[in-house]
Amino acid sequence: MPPDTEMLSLRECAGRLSVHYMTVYRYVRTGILPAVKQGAEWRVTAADLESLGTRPTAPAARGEANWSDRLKARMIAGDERGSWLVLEASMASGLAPERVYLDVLAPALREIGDAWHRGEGTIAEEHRASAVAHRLIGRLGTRFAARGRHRGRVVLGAPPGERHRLPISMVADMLRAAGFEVVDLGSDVPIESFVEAVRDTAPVVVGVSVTGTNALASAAAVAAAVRAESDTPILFGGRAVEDAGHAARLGGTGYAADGAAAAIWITDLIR
Ligand code: B12
Repeated sequence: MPPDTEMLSLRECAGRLSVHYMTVYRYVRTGILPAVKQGAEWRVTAADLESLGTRPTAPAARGEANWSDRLKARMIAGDERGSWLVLEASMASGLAPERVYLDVLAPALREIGDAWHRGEGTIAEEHRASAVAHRLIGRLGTRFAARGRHRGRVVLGAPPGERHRLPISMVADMLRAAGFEVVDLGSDVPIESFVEAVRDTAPVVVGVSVTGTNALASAAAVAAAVRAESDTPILFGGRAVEDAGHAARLGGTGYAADGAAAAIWITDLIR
């Protein structure tokens, strides 16, 4: 059988990805990783496993639009309790916490921002929804903690001038779930603080999050300063970074489309 049509069991996939069996099982059940059932066992092609780290994580479990629309309405209303109930219901229906971030909370936030951009929402609504999002992440974040020894440290932050913090919190949680220790520097981080964190904590990777195009130049300056200090690989991500080529032009080592893809990229790197 040619190598890319080779059929793998979920345990074999977990071994190749260096993640827990249940993580692969969740990837399959939530549609991130295509799989077919042979008898009682799920099987994945080597090609599908291979492409897992390079494409944005897959669409949507059923009902995604529905959860995200319901959440958006509660967030715009500033209804934290109602927003949390929507998230709880989505998890009760089988969505894993990382899918809640990727398929429910992130799309709701993006839609709220895009509505504001089209002149259909107010700045106050966007700010109120962002405040609710912070609280939701605070509650949901506890479900991402991995047990046991960590697999390496990741310094994560946004460059000077970049005030979008929510994406960093979500990526941090997804990396924690994958077993990494995250040094979360937050948003609008001075360049020297990135350098200091690299010097003091010896991370396996530095992650730089860029949401607004206005912060691309300072992101490149962060990469240059980190490179001058150490050989630590630099992973770029965020809405303003287009792809791996763009990340390379900014001085990065790599690019990942979201937190789940970032965990896979780092896992491959340290293997
Ligand atoms: C919430 C929000 C805010 C909040 C931020 C709150 C906070 N503390 O984070 C507030 C209200 C403060 C805000 C301010 C502004 N915002 Co704003 N904001 C948004 C909004 C609605 C949602 C962003 C978000 O959290 N998305 C959810 C996250 C999870 O999705 P994501 O960013 O795509 O992240 C995923 C991936 O990109 C990736 N990823 C992200 N980071 C990283 C890092 C690494 C290492 C990796 C591997 C991957 C990765 O993983 C994430 C999922 O796993 C967007 C709308 C939108 N369409 O995105 C506008 C948006 C980003 N904002 C925008 C603008 C213009 C602004 C302001 C300039 C507005 C103003 N005039 O003041 C300021 C800028 C502040 C600054 N200097 O940075 C524009 C940016 C346009 C552009 N081309 O630059 C957007 C797109 C709105 C729009 N449609 O115009 N904003």
